[in-house]
Amino acid sequence: MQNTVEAYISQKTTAGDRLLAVLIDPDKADLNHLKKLLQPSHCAKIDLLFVGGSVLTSGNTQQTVRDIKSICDIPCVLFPGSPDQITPEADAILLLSLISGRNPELLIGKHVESALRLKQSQLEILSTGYILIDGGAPTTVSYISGTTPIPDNKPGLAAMTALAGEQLGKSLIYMDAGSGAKNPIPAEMIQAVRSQIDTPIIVGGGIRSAQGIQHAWDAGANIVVIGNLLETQPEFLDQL
Ligand code: 1GP
Repeated sequence: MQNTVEAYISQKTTAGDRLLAVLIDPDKADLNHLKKLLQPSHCAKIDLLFVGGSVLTSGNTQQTVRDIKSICDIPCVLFPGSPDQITPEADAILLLSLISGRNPELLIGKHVESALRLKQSQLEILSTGYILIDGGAPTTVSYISGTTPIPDNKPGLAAMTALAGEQLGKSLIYMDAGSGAKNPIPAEMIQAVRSQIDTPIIVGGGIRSAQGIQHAWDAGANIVVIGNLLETQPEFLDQL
């Protein structure tokens, strides 16, 4: 197992490049949608694909990864809401610890359950400190995880949480307002986290414009994630 996705992120961030990740929810990604979303002109703008969701109803992560792989060769990284979303056909997995929450299942319980399966899968593991930030309204992820997001006017709390994640050895910090969040994470909060850690920062949730992406990058995000918007408007990528 080679750490190719981690090396790719590290190389890009060290060079000062800003990355764009697209989140694909297997519940909403049939092959036709994926072909539209991942047409060559769009792929040229996407650095990483995240695949997963807080809860899946009809979607099948394995099939979604296969469909993606049949269309393009952008690194495919699992972003699993639960261990049943693990499939060895992806390139890597964000092994998330929900460090803004105090739910032991999402800090260690699920990791123990899936440890052997993960080892056998040979997936590249990206140890990720996952921080939920209040995005102005309850989100599926806060409800399903049973955790309270950090208030968006408490940048210091977010920074302390991210720093603790870095000290615990996380190789990525993901600040998320949750998919479809009403408000994206404020720039001041991203800046506060950036000022405390060197670890690459992923920012997502509620970003719906090119300007929103730019603001997050300018505030210190290394990777910005767009999901919801592209489910209905894949052509948004043409504007970037
Ligand atoms: C959610 O950060 C991602 O976990 C993306 O959010 O779907 O709101 O773009 P959106």
